[in-house]
Amino acid sequence: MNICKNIYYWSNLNAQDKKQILSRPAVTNKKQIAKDVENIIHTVKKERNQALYKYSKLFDNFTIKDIKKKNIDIINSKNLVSQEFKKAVQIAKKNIFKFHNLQKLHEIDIEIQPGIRCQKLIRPIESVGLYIPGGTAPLISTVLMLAIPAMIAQCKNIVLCSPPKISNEILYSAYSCGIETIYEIGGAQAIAALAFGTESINKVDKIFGPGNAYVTEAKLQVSKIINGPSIDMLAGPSELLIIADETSRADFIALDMLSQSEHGYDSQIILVTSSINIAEEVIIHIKNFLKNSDRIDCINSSLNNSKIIITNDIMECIFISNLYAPEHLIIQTKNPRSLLKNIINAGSIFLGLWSPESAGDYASGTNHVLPTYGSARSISGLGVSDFQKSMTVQELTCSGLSNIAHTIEILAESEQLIAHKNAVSFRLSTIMDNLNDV
Ligand code: HSO
Ligand code: ZN
Repeated sequence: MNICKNIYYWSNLNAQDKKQILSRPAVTNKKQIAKDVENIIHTVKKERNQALYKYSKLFDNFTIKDIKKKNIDIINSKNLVSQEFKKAVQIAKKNIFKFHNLQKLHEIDIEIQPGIRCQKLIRPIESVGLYIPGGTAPLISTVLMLAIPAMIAQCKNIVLCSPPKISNEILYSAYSCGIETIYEIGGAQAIAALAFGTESINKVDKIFGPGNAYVTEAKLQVSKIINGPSIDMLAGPSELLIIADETSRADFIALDMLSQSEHGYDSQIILVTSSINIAEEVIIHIKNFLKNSDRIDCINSSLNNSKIIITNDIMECIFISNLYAPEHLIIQTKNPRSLLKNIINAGSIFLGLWSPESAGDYASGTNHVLPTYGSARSISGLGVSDFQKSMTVQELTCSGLSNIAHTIEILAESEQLIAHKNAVSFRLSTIMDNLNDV
């Protein structure tokens, strides 16, 4: 565990060092991944189900019998998970539903000026595909985070893809959110199948959910296809920035750092604190807790990517945090809520001693699909609006058009688009003719 080496005093660093310290671990092998994914997408488009059978055997060592999970297996999952698990899902679901149900986009209907009515109509995205990663930590909670907003938005076709073998916990979580279509297929091939459709899979309008580098690259590539699906966001390695002062609990911080670092080999944590004492205590606690940790290699690798930055004061911590734009931001200071007004860039914020990241990961009610890689500077975490879209409407009366006609004509003329101008002028002249006829 090399985090002790990665301690920096912000004011001692030059501009170059500061940039370097706040940089994310680079994706290795990017070119090769892009090439492999391109090939997979091309093959799935051409060979459809056959390609899915082939890749499932090749990558997951799994012989697919049915790409689509049988309804009976989905329903039966409720008998194959523990009572305790079911209860936990129900409680988490209730909180996530409650918070997300308030997020629906609202329609607008306004008379902009007499005779000109403008509307914004909201519609659900019709078909959405939810990708749930498998691997050593099958993200059961991600089923809830994707399915609940999709249900609230009232998307008509909601399908879920996850690599084999899909656990009963994932099946039950999907079932309890009302998802009836589950495909047992993962990786870039699943994304390609959702994008183009196969004999067994209907293509979707938008693809959601996190995944490994191949899944992420596949989402990127299919989102560039003309008339192809759109995507929620590109998920990079998970990241956490913690702001702490001398009132923080170093043991709590150490545990939050460990929970973040077990996500993947490339997870990143940055502790920014005005207190060198807290920094030193955190390191001692991490060393102690590490003795009883699972996933030790993963944690060690993530801790190696991680940094501790010592600042002169809390405002400097906030400055650094805004610069880094973390996916998760924990603020454990004397009066954390008072700092909210200064936070500009973060995916989700956890305030105070009693708000570990795990709460938001599973059950507080907020969504855990969040912007990584600094994209929190311009995009938000997942919400109901990501499953909705809007259409605008305008309706002008005869006098409404007359009132705005001159403005349109002048602007059209200034763009030298005379046919645009004529579409208005001609109508105006018919109005005049009618008036003269009276
Ligand atoms: N921290 C992850 C979500 C998660 N954690 C799921 C545990 N399970 C990204 O926000
Ligand atoms: Zn997590």
